[in-house]
Amino acid sequence: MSGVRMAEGVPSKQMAQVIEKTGQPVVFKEIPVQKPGPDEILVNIKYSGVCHTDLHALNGDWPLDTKLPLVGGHEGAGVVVGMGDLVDDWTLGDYAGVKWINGSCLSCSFCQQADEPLCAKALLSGYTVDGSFQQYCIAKAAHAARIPKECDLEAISPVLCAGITVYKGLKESGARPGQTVAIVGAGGGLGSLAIQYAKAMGLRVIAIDGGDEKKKMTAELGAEHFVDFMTSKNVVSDVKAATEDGLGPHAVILVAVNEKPFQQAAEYVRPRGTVIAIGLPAGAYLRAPVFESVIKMITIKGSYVGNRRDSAEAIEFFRRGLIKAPFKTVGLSELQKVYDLMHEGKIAGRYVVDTSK
Ligand code: 8ID
Ligand code: ZN
Repeated sequence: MSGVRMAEGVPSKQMAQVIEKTGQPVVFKEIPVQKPGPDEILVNIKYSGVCHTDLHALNGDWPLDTKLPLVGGHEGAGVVVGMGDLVDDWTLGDYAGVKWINGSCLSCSFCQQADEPLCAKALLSGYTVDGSFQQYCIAKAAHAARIPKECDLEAISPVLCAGITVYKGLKESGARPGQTVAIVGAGGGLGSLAIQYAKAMGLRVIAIDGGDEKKKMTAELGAEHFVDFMTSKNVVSDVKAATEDGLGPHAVILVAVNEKPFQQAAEYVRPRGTVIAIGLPAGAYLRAPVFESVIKMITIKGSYVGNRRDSAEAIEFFRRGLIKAPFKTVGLSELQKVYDLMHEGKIAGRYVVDTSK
C-alpha cells in the first residue's frame, strides 16, 4: 500500500505565517507541505478567520506553552487534497474545516461521553500543532469539520471557532426562547456571531461593547439594546435597565478580553440566571459577591469550544442562512496588521485571511 492518497498538483512547498519566537511579529515565509499520517487529512486552506486566541498564542498570554516554531490559526476552511490509508470516510475534493480541537484520543472518559475538548491529549490547531495560517494544513480525519458544498468557504471560516464556541456557550447557559442574554464583547468576532446565534435560537440580546461602530453593527445584527462600557456611568444599572422588568438578563455570555466584566456580570444577571465565561483575558480572575450569588441562586460556568456534534449543528445554522456576521478579508501576508488592529480593539466583527495572497 502506498499509504497516502493525494490529489494532483499538491506542491512540496507553501507560504505560511510562522511564530518563531513568542511575543515577536509573525514571519511570512515558505515552509514544506506536510504529509498526512494514517488517520489524517490534508486540507488546502482557502480562508481562515483570525481569532483573538491566535493573538494570545503569539503573545504567550496563557499558562500553557505553544509549539515553536508554530503556524497559528484554527478557523481554516478549505478542500481535502490528501489523506492517510486509514481514512475511508472523506473523499478528495470534500470541503473541510480545521477547528481548534484538531484531534483527541477518542478513548478517555471525556472522549467517550463526547466531551472531547476536555481530553488531556487533545491536539490544538495553531497552538500545540500547526494550524490554518498556511496553504496546506493537517487535521485528524475524525475531528475535521464537514462543510457542505453549498457553503461559501470565506464566510463560513469564522464559524469554525467563533460560531461553534458561542453556540455551545448559549446552549450551556440554558437560556430559553423569549429570554434575554447579555453579550459582553458583542462587537468582536465571537460577540458578533453570538448575536446571530442567539437570535436564531429565539433569544433577545443586550449588546455590551464600546464605540459607535460596534453599536451600529450590533443593532444591525439584531441586538435590541447597546450598553457602551466606555461611556456608561454604571454598566450594572444600565444592563438591568435594558430588561423589561429591570431584573437583568437571564444569561450573560462573556466574550470580552478584559477582566472587569468577569467581575461585574454576577451583579447584573437575573436571579436564577447563568454567567458563561468564554473570553480568556491573560491572568484574569472571575469574582462574584458571595451574598448576592447565594440569595440570587446564580450559576457561573466556563464554556470551552464545542464537540463534534456542536460543530455540526453550528455549521447547519450557517448552511440554513441564519448566520450572517460581518467580516473583512485580507491576504495571509497581512496577518500581522490584523493582530495590530485586534490588539487596539479596533476590529468590529471578524477578519478573514485569504491564503492565496
Ligand atoms: O472556547 C473558548 N472559551 C474560546 C474560544 C474562542 C475564543 C475562547 N475564546 C476567547 C479568545 O481567546 C478571547 O479571549 O474569547 C475571547 C474573545 O475572542 P474574539 O471575539 O476573537 O476577540 P475580539 O474580536 O478581539 O473581541 C473582543 C471584544 O471585547 C470587547 C472589545 O471591544 C472587542 O469588541 N471588550 C473589551 I477588550 N473589554 C470590554 C468590556 N469591558 C469589551 N466589551 C465589553 N466590556
Ligand atoms: Zn478561536
